[in-house]
Amino acid sequence: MWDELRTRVEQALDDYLVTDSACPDRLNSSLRYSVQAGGKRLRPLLVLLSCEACGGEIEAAVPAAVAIELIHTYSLIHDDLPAMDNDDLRRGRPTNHRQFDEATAILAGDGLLTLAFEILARDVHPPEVAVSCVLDLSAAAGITGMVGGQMADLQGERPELRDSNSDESGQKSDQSAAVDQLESIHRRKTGRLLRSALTMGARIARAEADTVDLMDHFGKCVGLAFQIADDLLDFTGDAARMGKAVRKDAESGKLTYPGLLGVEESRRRAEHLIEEARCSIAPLGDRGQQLDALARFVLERDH
Ligand code: GRG
Repeated sequence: MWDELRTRVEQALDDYLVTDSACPDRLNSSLRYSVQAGGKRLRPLLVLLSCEACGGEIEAAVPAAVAIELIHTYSLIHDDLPAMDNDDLRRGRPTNHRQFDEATAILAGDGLLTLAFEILARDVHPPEVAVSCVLDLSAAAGITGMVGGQMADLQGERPELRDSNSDESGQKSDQSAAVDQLESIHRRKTGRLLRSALTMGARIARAEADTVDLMDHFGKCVGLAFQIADDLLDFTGDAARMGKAVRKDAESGKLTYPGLLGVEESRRRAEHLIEEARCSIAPLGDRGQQLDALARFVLERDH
């Protein structure tokens, strides 16, 4: 399913990563290496399907679909670095810093982050929609979104990084407080970017504010369900199929949904969130069908 849209995304990613003599070959190879490693392209698909569900033209949303995948890829490159998660394998291949070196991997991430906003500012039309997408994606990726969530996640794992004036990032003893803490991390670390995929699609379709809000709610539910499913895959999944190490979270004592709530309750929560997401787009009628199917895919995926 969605093969045609995925092919369109791959082609656009390829077109945007043109070789320019001003960009050193090593940097160009490094960023291409990670972008073209073949992820699921979930975020670009959400941008395109949201735009279509809100009555817009898919083609108008392609630059935003590319931009969000570049941000996602940068976050994975940086997340894999020795100073962060220190991973050797991503999408079934050596991580960027393993294939190249740490300095190149940092710069490849920086380059992708910057290029994403260049693409949005230049290629989303009209300019006021481009500005609204730049604001949307920068807030989602930034210090109160993905970057802030990553910091809070690291603070949960490493006591030496915790804020002196707050216990917010400490590991909470009580189960419901720990679930709240986990949710607060994931809402920012992975959820905000997924929400932005949905809301940028709606903005490009020039949707009314209440439709943008509806997409935002759909994104919130799908984003959290995606994270629970990711924790479940880390707990029960197959490393070869996933293309990365599994059970790392559980073994490092990191807070996870199955670790806190058990596998059954985690699965039940994810199913409930997907139901809520599907109900929230019911007002779109048939136009929401593809998004509805994508929400179900989040639960069914095995990698
Ligand atoms: C370094 C600023 C900074 C942020 C990193 C998103 C993130 C923050 C780290 C990724 C860590 C991780 C494995 C989170 C779990 C959820 C997630 C984002 C999984 C990977 O996304 P997929 O499954 O990957 O969409 P593919 O490879 O299919 O694109």
